[in-house]
Order: sequence, then structure tokens, then C-alpha cells
Amino acid sequence: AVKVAVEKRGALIVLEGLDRSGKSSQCRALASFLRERGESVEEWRFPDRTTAIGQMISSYLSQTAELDDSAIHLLFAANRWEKKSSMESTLRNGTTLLVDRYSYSGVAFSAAKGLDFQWCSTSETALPAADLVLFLDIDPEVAARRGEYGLERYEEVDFQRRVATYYQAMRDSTWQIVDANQSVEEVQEALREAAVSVIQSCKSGAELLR
Ligand code: DGP
Ligand code: NA
Ligand code: NA
Repeated sequence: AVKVAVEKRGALIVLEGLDRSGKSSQCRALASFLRERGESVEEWRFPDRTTAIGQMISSYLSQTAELDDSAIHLLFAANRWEKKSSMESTLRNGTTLLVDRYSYSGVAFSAAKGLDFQWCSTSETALPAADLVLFLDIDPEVAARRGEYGLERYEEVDFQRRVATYYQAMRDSTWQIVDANQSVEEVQEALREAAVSVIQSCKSGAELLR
């Protein structure tokens, strides 16, 4: 591990996991908890379906549009790139970003379709780096039994299993693996501890271990 000195700023905290791992509701609960502690926090999510690119992605996901695998990969990436400067200025202003999915989804979901892993990673290079990745680890079979599964593209057990193997390949020291088979409260508790600690490090400009 190398030490990286950081300027004082908000933390970039990413939540990742398979579909129906509980990310979105955990993200919301974590944001409220942090705000109650007086932290400045924004909740973001990718894909951001509100932009022009995001609307194309949304049609693709709801299966009303077909797109070449590489083309949709690049659109997902572009949807992150179009937010790059806004992410950077928010973090510089001392606000923490809680982001529901990021580049790791970009690589894992596209590689699971059979696209080259390295090629998939290239479009993510030089986007702001996450300070902490909270990975909600759930068995694809368990996730599949949760509500609404199967309505969107990708929500299929064998595919999700492949996504999980690519997630596994990207784990590094910024990752915290949280067992998402635990109760909602236990999962939240684990997320809170990790988030508070990384926010503190970023705020103080302390050296982060990488
Ligand atoms: P969500 O809005 O979090 O339910 O995500 C929508 C779906 O899109 C979900 O199955 C994960 C997938 N996804 C998210 N980001 C990317 C990406 O960058 N590339 C690809 N191929 N799929 C993604
Ligand atoms: Na989904
Ligand atoms: Na979600």
C-alpha cells in the first residue's frame, strides 16, 4: 500500500453491487445518517437517466431500444464523463458524494456480456477516483427473489453471476465488502462506520492508505 496525501475535500463514496442488492435504499439511509451528523452530502446515481445520454440509456435498459454492446458501453461511460467537472467541484467544495453505481458497474456489466475487460476499463480511466467503494455482497439467487426482478435488461441470474466475477476482479484496498444477506440494519451499520472514517480522512487532508 502507498500513502497518498490528499487536499481537504469531500469524499467520493461509491456503492456497488448486483441488481437488488439493496444499494439504493442503503444509500438513502446512509445519506440521512450523515446529514444528521452535520455532514454536507449529495446523493448521486449512475446511470443518471435525466440527461440526454441518460435517456438513451434508460430506453436501452427498459428494452424499448436496441444498441450495439460497445456503443451502449461508451454511452454509460459518457454519462459519467458528462458529470466529471461537476463531481470535482462538488468534492473540492467539501461536499461528500454518495454515488449509487460508478465505473465498476461500467466494467462489470459490459465485461459480463463478453466485451474485453481491458477495453471496458479504458473509458473509465481518469474519472475521479473513489475514496471508498462499499460493495453490497449478495448471492444472485437471493437477489433474484427480491421484488421486481426481471423487469429490466441484465436482471437474470446467470448474467448477474458473471457480473459478480468481474466485480471480484476489481477489488482493491479502497473496497469494503459488506455481506448484504444480513439484516438491513446490520448492513447500514457497516456502511456508516466505513463512511464516517473515510469522510474524516478526506476532511482533515490526512494521508489515505491505498
Ligand atoms: P440501476 O439504475 O442502478 O438499477 O442500474 C441500471 C442497470 O444498468 C443495472 O442493471 C446495472 C446496469 N449498469 C449500470 N451502470 C452500467 C454501465 O456503466 N454499463 C453497463 N453495461 N451497465 C450498467
Ligand atoms: Na436495475
Ligand atoms: Na438500485
